[in-house]
Amino acid sequence: MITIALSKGRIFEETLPLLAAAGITPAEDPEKSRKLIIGTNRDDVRLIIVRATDVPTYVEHGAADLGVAGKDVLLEHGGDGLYQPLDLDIAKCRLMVAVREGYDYDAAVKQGARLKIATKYVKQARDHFAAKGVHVDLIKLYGSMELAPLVGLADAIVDLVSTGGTLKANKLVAVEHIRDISSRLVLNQAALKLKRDRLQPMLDAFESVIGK
Ligand code: PRT
Ligand code: MG
Repeated sequence: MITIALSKGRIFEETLPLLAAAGITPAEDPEKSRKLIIGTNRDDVRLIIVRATDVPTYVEHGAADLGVAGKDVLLEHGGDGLYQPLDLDIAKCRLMVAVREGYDYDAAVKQGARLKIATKYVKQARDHFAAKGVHVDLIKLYGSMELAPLVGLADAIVDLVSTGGTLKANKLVAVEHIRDISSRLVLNQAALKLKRDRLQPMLDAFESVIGK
């Protein structure tokens, strides 16, 4: 059996064409089903539906042979023991610093003020501000980061932006681009050795679709 770990939503949706290229069709739609293990048209392939941040954990421990995870998630997780052969070029967005409209971020940085930063991406935020030589107090959040500057929890947030609609709706502006983000294929290293005969054709099929 080959087990593929995916999260619901954009990653599942954008992985479907890649699975199709490998001849894999899910038997059910995870948005409509409450099942966490979903069969496919192939007897030897199944999908497991997990939180986006949990994909690396399932693959690292071999509970899934492969999975799809955002670069944001992989950088926070550390990616230890994972083989990351392919950038799938899906679920694209940007990791950015954002502040309330009218907040003078550049002046605060120039003055050497200690900034309060709310984020789910503590590791990447710490590295970013350390590289700039800016002192920060990091406040870990699990979602709705956009709220933090509006209610005085933080001076700035580090969050993902795709259309920019969420920032705009909350009167925030992006002031710094940290990195471009896309999702990568991650594989369990032992699984790749033991199941290479079945995994390699899948990787080749995925690769043939990327960039088309
Ligand atoms: O949503 P949930 O809490 O269940 O989990 P999750 O947010 O970890 O998962 P999901 O499915 O939302 O995101 C999975 C992956 O998609 C992330 O790890 C990213 O690599 C990638 N991705 C791409 C995004 C976005 N674009 C994105 N826009 N992940 C989140 N967002 C959020 C962002 O955090 C912000 O709140 O969407 C909002 C901004 O979107 P715009 O379009 O208004 O700019
Ligand atoms: Mg989300």
